[in-house]
Amino acid sequence: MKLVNKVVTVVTAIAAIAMLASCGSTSGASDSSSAGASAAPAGPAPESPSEPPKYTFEGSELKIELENMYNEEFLIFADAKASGGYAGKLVSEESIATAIVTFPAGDYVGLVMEDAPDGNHDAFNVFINDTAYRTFPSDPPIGTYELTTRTPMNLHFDAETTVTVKIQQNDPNRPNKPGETGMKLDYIVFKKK
Ligand SMILES: [Ca+2]
Repeated sequence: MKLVNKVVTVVTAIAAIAMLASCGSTSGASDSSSAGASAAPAGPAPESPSEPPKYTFEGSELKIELENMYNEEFLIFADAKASGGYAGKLVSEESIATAIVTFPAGDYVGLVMEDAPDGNHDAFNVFINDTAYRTFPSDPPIGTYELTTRTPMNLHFDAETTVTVKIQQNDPNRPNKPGETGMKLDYIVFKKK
């Protein structure tokens, strides 16, 4: 009987240790994730570069952070959920974000990582030179960052081509299809098809 009690005690002790260990590892995981978040850039939001930054597409994809694009009237803010620790909120029809990208000949798809508050604050335009791509996320938006896979920009270049990529609310040529405001944009990504 005493031996059984001892075994039960030992088993209980092992269970307690296992529980502590699992608690420890859980809090360890959350510690490391919060450490990851705090490792994101802290302090004031990055200022817009003085002119559109230039990128060259290499490898299988090119990711351009919204906060690193030349931007006006975008509210750049720290966001632990966003790539690079920052995103930009499109606040008005004056909001623009631009970059210059050189693509080798080939086929590409372009997507934006977007967090839209609701279906009335989610649509905007991406211009590749003069061609506008009306862009929006799920309908209704899922409530956090998602790629705009419903509205992929399909690009084809016969030869190496340098284009201006410009994000803004409206396409002046489609006044009946206005863009909206209030959504957070994290980055734009181009992938080789
Ligand atoms: Ca970002």
